[in-house]
Amino acid sequence: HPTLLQPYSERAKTATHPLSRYLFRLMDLKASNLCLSADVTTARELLALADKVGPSIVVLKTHYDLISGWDYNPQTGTGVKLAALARKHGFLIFEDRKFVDIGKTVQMQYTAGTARIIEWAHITNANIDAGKEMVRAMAEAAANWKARIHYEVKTSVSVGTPVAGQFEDGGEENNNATDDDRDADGRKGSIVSITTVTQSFEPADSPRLAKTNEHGDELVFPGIEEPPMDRGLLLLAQMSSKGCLMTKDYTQACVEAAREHKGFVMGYVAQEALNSAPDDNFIHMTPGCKLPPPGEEENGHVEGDGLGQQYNTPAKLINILGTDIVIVGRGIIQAADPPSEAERYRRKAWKAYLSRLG
Ligand code: 5BU
Repeated sequence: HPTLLQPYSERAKTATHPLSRYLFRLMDLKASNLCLSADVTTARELLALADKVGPSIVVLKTHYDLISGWDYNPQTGTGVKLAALARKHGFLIFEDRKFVDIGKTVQMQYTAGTARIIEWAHITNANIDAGKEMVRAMAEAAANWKARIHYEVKTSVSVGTPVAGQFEDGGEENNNATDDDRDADGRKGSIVSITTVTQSFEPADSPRLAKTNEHGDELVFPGIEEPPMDRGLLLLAQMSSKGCLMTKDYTQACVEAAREHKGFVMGYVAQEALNSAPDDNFIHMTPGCKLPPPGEEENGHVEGDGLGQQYNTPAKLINILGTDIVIVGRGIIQAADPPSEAERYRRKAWKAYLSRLG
């Protein structure tokens, strides 16, 4: 498929989802196709790890429900702190929630409840065993969220995480909101002044680049501004575990659902590339990735974890199986020095991508 031989910078131009376009550009800019699976046990460790490994990664994957001490406060909690680190380092947050239920229930689980995942996770994923209607339900929830965020940005009515952001039109301050604007619940808002952030991906040596963003966060990659105010879904098309019951038909149903919801589905969590129609440009993220210890053959066999997890090397996943982003958890977290191990994974995975391009 053409996307296998296309640089990420090219795919950034044709991807249909705004977050995919952003992510492909981020990958190109940071020379990284690495996602860290931040499966640590406490919120404190999670934030420290995200800050240390941030420069090497383009996606940080979470399982919020295995983190103790997760602070649910919508203004100051763990999600908000992660979002600030994501802005600082330039990565997207992916909550590996694997939603699976009827449409109405997943809408509620996605947007409300304790964790309010939609507020802080740019990306989440779904198992479509329950049928692809639930993808439409999640897309609808995301569209409503976006409309609400835009309303909140326009006015000072704040019902959730205060997210300063940009307007789709890239406009300046919003002058259309009036003191009489009310939200869906009849609450009255007043105008606040919002300056929008223009996404810029300038060369790192550009003199115009700011060192901080409008939140005062230090920008490690100053060319990166905030991601678009969108939410994206990955379909769980294939899993890495031994004896996985997902059939070819199931995987094919994921491909169909992705094509039907291009504005919301960014791509897949899969073990191989699934783009097949001429204009498919979905992104593939792949867990079950580990390198043999330094010094050993990088195409060598890597043992599973004894609990069903199976591993492939970045070279095999990216160069041979054609996926785009490798997801690494214990390979990095359990290393003596996670930041330098993350760099080793980043270099190997990027090298595999470059050799795929030929
Ligand atoms: P590991 O430590 O690199 O094995 O962690 C893998 C992570 O990816 C872990 O959070 C899993 O829940 C997650 N995962 C996976 O291993 N395999 C899959 O097919 C999917 C997710 Br989907």
